Amino acid sequence: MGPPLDQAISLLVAICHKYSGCEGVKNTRSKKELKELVQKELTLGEKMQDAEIAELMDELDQNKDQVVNFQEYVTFLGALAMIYNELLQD
Ligand SMILES: [Ca+2]
Repeated sequence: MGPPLDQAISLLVAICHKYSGCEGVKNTRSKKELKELVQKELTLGEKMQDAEIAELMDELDQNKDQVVNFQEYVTFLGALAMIYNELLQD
């Protein structure tokens, strides 16, 4: 336990690891794992269609190696933070 931001960042890292390593290379998430992460860990994800998740995966996979690595996951979190920031201002 620590200050809220410490806890939040630790949680973001822990959630990422929860969905990696089952398939493929350690510290990467396959399409299936990313789909699970989005659907189980985000309110937004429950409403997303398979095609939308596939599209998201393509966008996140910047180096096109078919897996989302930690750096790509962090980019995703940054984009999510910007979306939430806009939503919270409304
Ligand atoms: Ca990738």
